[in-house]
Amino acid sequence: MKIAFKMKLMPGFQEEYKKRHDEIWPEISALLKETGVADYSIFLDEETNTLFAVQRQNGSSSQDLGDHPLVKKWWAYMADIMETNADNSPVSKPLKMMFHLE
Ligand code: RM4
Repeated sequence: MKIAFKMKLMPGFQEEYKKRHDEIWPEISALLKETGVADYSIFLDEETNTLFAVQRQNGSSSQDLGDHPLVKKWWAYMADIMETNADNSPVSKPLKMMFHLE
């Protein structure tokens, strides 16, 4: 199934966020793929600094991997430029699908 959620980028970090994801750790990409996450895109709404993420998954989403040491490390690395919870996980808000055209 396809899911979407939003996160929040700190103002002024657009380039840094893009750079870190252009250079995403191969182990993170591999882990996401092993988990069944695919076709994962993150878009930025420049007016509000809202990050809009959409992905296909079969069971667990990228945001369910917070117990994995690698994801903990990635989230700690990203925490200085994103709105985060106390455990460094990005504040992620699920979005409701309202339309889909196959
Ligand atoms: C994002 C955020 C998400 C993660 C992606 C790869 O910045 O940390 O949780 O799934 O990166």
